[in-house]
Amino acid sequence: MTAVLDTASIGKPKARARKHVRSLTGYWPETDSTGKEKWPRGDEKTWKDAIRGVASDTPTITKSIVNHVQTSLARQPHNLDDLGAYQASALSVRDNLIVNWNETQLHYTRKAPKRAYYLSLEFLMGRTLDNALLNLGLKNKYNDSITGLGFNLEDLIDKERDAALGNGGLGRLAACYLDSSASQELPVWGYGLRYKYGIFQQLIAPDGQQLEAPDPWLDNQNPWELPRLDVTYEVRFYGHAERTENGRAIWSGGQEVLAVAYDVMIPGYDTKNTNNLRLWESKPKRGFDLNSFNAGNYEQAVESSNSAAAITAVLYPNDHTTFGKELRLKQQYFWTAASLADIMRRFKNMEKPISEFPDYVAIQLNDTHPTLAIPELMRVLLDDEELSWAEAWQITTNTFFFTNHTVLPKWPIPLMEQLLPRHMQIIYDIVTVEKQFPGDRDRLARMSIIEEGIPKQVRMANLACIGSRKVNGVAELHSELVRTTIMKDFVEHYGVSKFGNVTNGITPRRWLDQCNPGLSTLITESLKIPKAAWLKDLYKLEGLLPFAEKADFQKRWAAVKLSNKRRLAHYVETTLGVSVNTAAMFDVQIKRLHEYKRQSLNILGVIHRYLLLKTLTPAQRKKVVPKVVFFAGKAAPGYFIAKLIIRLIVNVARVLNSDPDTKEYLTVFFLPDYSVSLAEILIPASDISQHISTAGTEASGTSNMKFCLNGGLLVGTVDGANIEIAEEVGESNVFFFGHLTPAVEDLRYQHLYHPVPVEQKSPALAAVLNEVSAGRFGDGGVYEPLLNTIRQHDYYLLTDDFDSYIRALDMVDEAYQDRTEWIKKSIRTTAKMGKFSSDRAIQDYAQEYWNIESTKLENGTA
Ligand code: NBG
Repeated sequence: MTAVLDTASIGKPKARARKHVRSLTGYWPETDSTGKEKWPRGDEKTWKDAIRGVASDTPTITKSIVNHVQTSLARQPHNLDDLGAYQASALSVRDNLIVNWNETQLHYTRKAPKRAYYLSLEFLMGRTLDNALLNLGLKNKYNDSITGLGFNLEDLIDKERDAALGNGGLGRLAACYLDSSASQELPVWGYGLRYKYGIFQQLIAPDGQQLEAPDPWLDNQNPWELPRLDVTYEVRFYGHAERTENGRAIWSGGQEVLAVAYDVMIPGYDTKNTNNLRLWESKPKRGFDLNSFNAGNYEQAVESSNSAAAITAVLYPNDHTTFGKELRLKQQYFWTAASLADIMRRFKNMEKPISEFPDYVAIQLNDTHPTLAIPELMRVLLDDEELSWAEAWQITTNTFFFTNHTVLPKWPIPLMEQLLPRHMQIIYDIVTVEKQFPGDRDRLARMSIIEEGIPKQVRMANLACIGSRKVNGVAELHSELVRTTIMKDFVEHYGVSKFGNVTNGITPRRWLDQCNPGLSTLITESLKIPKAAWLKDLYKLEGLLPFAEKADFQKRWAAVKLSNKRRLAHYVETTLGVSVNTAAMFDVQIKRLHEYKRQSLNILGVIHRYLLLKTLTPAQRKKVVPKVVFFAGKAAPGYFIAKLIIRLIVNVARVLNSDPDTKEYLTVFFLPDYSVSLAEILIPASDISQHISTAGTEASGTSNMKFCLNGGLLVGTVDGANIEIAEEVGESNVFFFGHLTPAVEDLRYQHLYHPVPVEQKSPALAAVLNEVSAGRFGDGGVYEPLLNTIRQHDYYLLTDDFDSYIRALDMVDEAYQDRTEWIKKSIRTTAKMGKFSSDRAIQDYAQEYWNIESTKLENGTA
């Protein structure tokens, strides 16, 4: 990437480098001498008669849809297809959201409460139309209108492309948290990037290989965003930072790009409250470099504008990305700088002293990606606000909160020094000024933000920890591991109270009411309370416990499951062209492809089952529980082993699904292009789902919660949130197996220094590996690198856990044969999932971390 020198700025350093192009957002009406708000212009009544509210009756809704068909789309009844009808309906719903959004934002501005900001590089939103209709309580009305216009609402919902601005759990968690914040009327905004291309589209080649194509989610326009071309900030990269006095500096030169805001409305459930997700798009500061253009160099002139646009062009896949990529670091700084400038402007509109910043602003750092916000706030406070180091540090360390979701990425220092010279100075100053850690050299080295070596690295997790008021993990076990391993030295220094736990949660609106309407209706009818009552207080599901014993309820429960299985079967038939046995047990594993998640263990277990089936007589086979195994998930494009696992699954599926001896009893499907919308079809249909990471590696997991909420049982390791799920639903309702976390390190050591051949450790697994090598599922040579990871160091402990895994699956079969008992387990599981609502998680953050309160709009619900 070439730095474009802004010649105009040379020799003319600006103290306030970033300025907001002034707009009229964030203001409220003037008041007269009695304190009453003045009507700004024109005749108040004329205005008020014309201002619309939320369209909530069928004729008004129909009018609004038809109006969008005619005007926004310039179409007519005779040339309107499903896509057009979806767009018109979406625009009509969006109008309603904007009405609520405007009121909410004005309300926040007036009330001036403390606000929280959720900085996340990923927001995996999925589709919006269905969710918005349910949250507004207008789904039935829209259904009537759309039916009246000759369309089918469910077909229109299917036309929407997912907003897939995330990789997996971390991004979906951010989306669930926005839903819960809005639903609880909490003043929370999200800040992220508006990637032109979200997570890649996954295609599967005939030989089973994953292929990647760009995700064209913006091709048909996105009705759910509001471009705010008037809300822009300048963001600088490169250049030089000249120290002045009192720890300050002037950063100038280099490249400047523009951040442009796009607002996404986040409607709360059963309330008018509508929050905001602000996504930044990068743009060149000028159309192009005029100097180069005048000098006849058109290509160079365009290059600088391309390089600016490239910043938000694409979402990075998160595994095996070579960290140290300049563009990724640019994304992180671009986003944190624009977000902080915006937050600062909003704070300044309140005209409070800067020392009160942390009384009005809490910023949650979602993993280490936004850590640069810490030195950036320091830079603004030191260089622009001219505070002392002590004042600036006091404000900063009371503003930020840091959630750890995984192990720690680092940035090579030479790149940081070039791209962000001023921030590197501040980081060194934090190291020297704030490093009061006593203790030996080793400990100091471990705690330092700078890791010595060639090249030196910035440890973002250490910086995030030192610069934040509190740090949390995402499940009990994970938070304990954070305290006792990665952050051990910091716990000793700061005291344990800085290190908390907030167990992840999911929104029951999307993950039950929306994706499983049959179950939602059954629950509401049985509990005899309004749907909103249990959807807003999920502990109320406990009221289902007595129903577990009632034969009639069990029947209805089973009927819902069957219809969800049929829906999934229909999806498979239409996408893959094969039929699915809905009488079989549905066993599902869906998540990012990764060695630690051990989809490999699952597929090897499937092969084992297949080999066993082959040895049985037809009469014996009839006694076996028929099973359909579903996989879905994307592998990072550069993650070779993960891609090989996909290839193996696809080829195992090919062989098994066409074997006349066994296909009645065992089939396998790899469903391509996993997404939020696909999860919404798979989860309600599962009888059992797999969460089988090596103990101590899955921070939490959130799909485990989604399956259990929908009455699917869980087979899993003693890892992440599985443990807390078992605590809630009772160990008799989950199928646990495998070694425990404390044993893992020692087992890995044994693998390296005292290896035992697989044949001895697990003859069953050895037999499976040999079949793969021998070419039973296509050229065995292809899979050698994958098999070697197991036969050799076996870092993820497949050889240690395989036998107990198979035993656990046998127990699943046994339990499934007693259908009544199984249904009871399923009901009890759903009933005990109250803890895992994201409403609870957001309450934890709001009270224990951010210290913010609900600010309810007068005249309550939509
Ligand atoms: C993921 C963990 C999951 C966890 C989610 C949400 C990343 C980097 N981490 O176990 O792997 O459930 O975060 O906390 O995606």
